[in-house]
Amino acid sequence: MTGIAIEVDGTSVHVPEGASLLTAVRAAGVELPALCSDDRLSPAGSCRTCLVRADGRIAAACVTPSSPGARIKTTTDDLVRLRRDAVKIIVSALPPEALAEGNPSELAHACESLGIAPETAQSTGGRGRDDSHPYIHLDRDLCIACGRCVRMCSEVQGTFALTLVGRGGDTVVAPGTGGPWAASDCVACGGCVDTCPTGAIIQPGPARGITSGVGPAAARTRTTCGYCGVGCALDVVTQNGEVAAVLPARDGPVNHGHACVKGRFSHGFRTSPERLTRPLLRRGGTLEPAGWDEALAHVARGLRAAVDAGGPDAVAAISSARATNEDNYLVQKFMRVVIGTNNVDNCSRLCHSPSAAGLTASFGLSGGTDSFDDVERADCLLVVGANPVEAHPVVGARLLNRVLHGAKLVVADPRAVGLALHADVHLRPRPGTNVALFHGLAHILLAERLADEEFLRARATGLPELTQLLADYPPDRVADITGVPAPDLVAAARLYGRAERPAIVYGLGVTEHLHGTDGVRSLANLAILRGAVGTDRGYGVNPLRGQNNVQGASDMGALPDLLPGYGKVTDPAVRSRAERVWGVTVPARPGLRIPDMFAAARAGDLRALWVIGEDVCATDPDASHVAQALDACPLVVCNELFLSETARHADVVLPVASWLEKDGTFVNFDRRFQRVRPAVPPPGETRTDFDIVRALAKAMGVDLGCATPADALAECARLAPVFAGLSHDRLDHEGAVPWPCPDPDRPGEAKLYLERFATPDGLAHLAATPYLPPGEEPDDSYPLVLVTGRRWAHYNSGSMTRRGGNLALDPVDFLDLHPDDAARYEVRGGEQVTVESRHGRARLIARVSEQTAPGQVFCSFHFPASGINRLTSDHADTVTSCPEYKVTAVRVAPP
Ligand SMILES: Nc1nc2c(c(=O)[nH]1)N[C@H]1C(S)=C(S)[C@@H](COP(=O)(O)OP(=O)(O)OC[C@H]3O[C@@H](n4cnc5c(=O)[nH]c(N)nc54)[C@H](O)[C@@H]3O)O[C@H]1N2
Ligand SMILES: Nc1nc2c(c(=O)[nH]1)N[C@H]1C(S)=C(S)[C@@H](COP(=O)(O)OP(=O)(O)OC[C@H]3O[C@@H](n4cnc5c(=O)[nH]c(N)nc54)[C@H](O)[C@@H]3O)O[C@H]1N2
Ligand SMILES: [Mo]
Repeated sequence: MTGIAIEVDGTSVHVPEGASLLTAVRAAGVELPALCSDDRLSPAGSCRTCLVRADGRIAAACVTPSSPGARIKTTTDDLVRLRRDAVKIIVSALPPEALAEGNPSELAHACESLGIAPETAQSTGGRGRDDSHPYIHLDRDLCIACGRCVRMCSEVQGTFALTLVGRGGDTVVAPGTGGPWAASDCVACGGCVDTCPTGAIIQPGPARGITSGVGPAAARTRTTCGYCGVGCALDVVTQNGEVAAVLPARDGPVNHGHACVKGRFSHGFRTSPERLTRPLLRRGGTLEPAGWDEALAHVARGLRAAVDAGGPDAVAAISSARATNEDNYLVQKFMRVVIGTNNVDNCSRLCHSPSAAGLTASFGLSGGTDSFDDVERADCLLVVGANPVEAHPVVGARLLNRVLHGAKLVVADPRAVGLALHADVHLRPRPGTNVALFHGLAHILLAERLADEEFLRARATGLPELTQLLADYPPDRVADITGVPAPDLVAAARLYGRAERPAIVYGLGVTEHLHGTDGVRSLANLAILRGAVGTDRGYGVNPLRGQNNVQGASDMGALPDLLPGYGKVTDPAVRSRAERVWGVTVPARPGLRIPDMFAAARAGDLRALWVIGEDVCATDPDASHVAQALDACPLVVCNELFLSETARHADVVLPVASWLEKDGTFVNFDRRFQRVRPAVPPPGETRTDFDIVRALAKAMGVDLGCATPADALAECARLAPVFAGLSHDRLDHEGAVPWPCPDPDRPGEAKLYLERFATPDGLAHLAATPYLPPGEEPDDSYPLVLVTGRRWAHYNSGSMTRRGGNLALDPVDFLDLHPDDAARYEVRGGEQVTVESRHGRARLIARVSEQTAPGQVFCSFHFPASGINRLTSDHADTVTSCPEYKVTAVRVAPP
């Protein structure tokens, strides 16, 4: 037994060194009120309700450390009296609602167990409420100033939005900015709601009073969040077949009881009146409701006609990174088995396809190299072109926490993003100059002998070529290209170079460029030079994958050149393995990538396109040309929750179940398979993507097999060696399992390459790719560089987050511009501006801020009506066709 032994009321328990007496008491199964304590937070010791006797002396258990051999008493009469008095004093300052019948708060529970009568709460209150926020309401009269919410906001979420104001008995929680909650820095993670012991801070509506800790008995379904790639485990609480609350799971392997505004609160879309509940069929130019049989028969006929006219390659599908692995597995199987084409792709193309290509070339596998639990142990974090505070908030909070506890932080981002405010060094490269930036850092690592020579000798290749190239990237030249001052480069390289266990985390600021794959590879160079990948001397190179299941959609082979598990379609051995399982010949020619599908449609070669859960008309670049492609294609089928921009251009729209309504698995950003379970039934006549694919195959006379999602994953496991050890059954027992997972009896590999890299020669490959300029450069007509990206309150096309309370948190797409540019172009904050590029125009509301550098502007793309992707160009990564979303030359003009 490790830890220390303690006696609680005569029972011996073991607790870790440094644990509080409260931990020991709870380990002994003794219930003790502890109103200012939450085991996720630092102790306050202010409420005096957890009093115990330790070796004879009265002490507050939450702030007293356990000492070996201590004897704790909790039940003597005097202790019970003291505790009761402490709680009574607190309660007597509260109004009767505090103990009203049916109130499930921690305080009410404590009163019940201490025998404190409800009548004790007799105050008349009068401090008022703050109901300004859509998801979080405050009743000041119920606040006991325990400070749990304040500590949750600073210590777990890292937002520091709350504070205690007032004196003595009048102390109460308030937003730090003063003013209403809705206008504060709160990002609605819900942590304060979860920890509040009295019900002063609640989520309004049916969820009132339901928290992770206590609450009325209701059905709970454990599932995985369907928004971003973090993979938060959530408990969906349902009442009468409706979602009442979504709570972060304390034992969630990535989120540890935390969540963000999207996973926790943004489920109003489900019951939106705009939700599609019946199939729609275009008749005489308009989309009209139709029955499923009719709609599916129409699609089957259309697909057959397309194949008859142009062969199997006249049909293509865009599969959904929002959908499950099983959905994606079945979509690619449908295309390869029923149609006979490899024309299937997913939105990884728009996002991290350069990561897939770059990481595979450098290390061998298409995923991040380390688990996030390890990344969190790094003593130096290099966060590049990623804004996790907004785009992956739970990861952002964990990273920030690590930095507040002493890890060094280098942020490379042109904008002053949330983490940059806490960085030791903030590098602000000109958008599109990453490759030069990374070579500059590598140059310094070599020049200052900070490279791991033994690792380079034994486990890497390509050093001579890289060394030669790096001679051209001394700090001064790199400063000229990137705009980053040379001393900052040196400081950053030294922090990364001298750390004991550094980690790299990166995002779309690396990939969505003309040379995105080169960016990934030159970033990977840094980890290889340091020997910080595949060793215990660092935590590798880790992309913050975007969509909930973008890793999985690609893992399942929804890609034009790869089968499930990343075998190449051009490899006869790989094909024959699939052919054995599927019983048909698999086409050998790689299929079309998403942008090529549109080009083929415009050229008249693509005759049917099935778009599953991607709003290509809103989120693909150069959107005017996308719409033209859809209009030119004789059959466009769209699986959707809503009448998206894309659905409006479709001939058939099939209404689908959302992540809260279906069964399957997702793979998160650090390669963990996790279960997705239906918490509520799909509304109306909606069906799951899974059922739709099977039904369509049937309508075309083919039985796809895979009767259930579990069967589909089992079949995929037979076909792809890296997933051979995975099954729904195993995930139901183990929670999360990372791939590679070749064996059902062995754990998956969270950290990769400890023995060898998965490249053909077993070595890590350094890449000597020169810096090349971005596809778009500003000039006199288009003098500003537009960067596009994300805001915390909305998700991608916004189809789900614009339908519900988030709209009140962030009502439009804003254009951020620096005060100097605002003055130069006579733009005022809050007013409408027109943004024009060489490709199109958009209308936005200006926001003047120093978050963006002079000469650069930034906007999100969450409101299709503002037309952001009419601005972006068709320039794309030269290796993978990932769009150059991060660099567009624009000008601003009054509306
Ligand atoms: N709230 C919210 N969360 C989301 C999403 C959402 O829409 N909303 N979408 C999800 C998806 S699909 C994805 S892929 C992820 C994306 O998550 P991120 O990759 O974090 O998202 P972005 O905001 O697109 O881009 C990240 C940063 O790249 C920076 N950048 C731009 N150009 C350059 C450059 O040349 N060099 C460097 N070093 N940095 C640059 C931008 O300033 C921006 O801050 O988020 C996921 N999570
Ligand atoms: N300017 C600019 N544009 C960008 C980016 C950028 O940084 N800048 N980022 C790009 C990136 S990284 C990405 S990933 C894309 C994302 O672009 P999209 O994939 O188009 O965006 P989403 O809004 O996530 O989802 C697409 C649709 O899927 C539907 N949906 C949700 N769940 C399901 C489901 O289970 N089944 C089905 N069939 N449909 C479902 C939603 O209603 C939504 O309409 O945007 C890209 N576009
Ligand atoms: Mo993405």
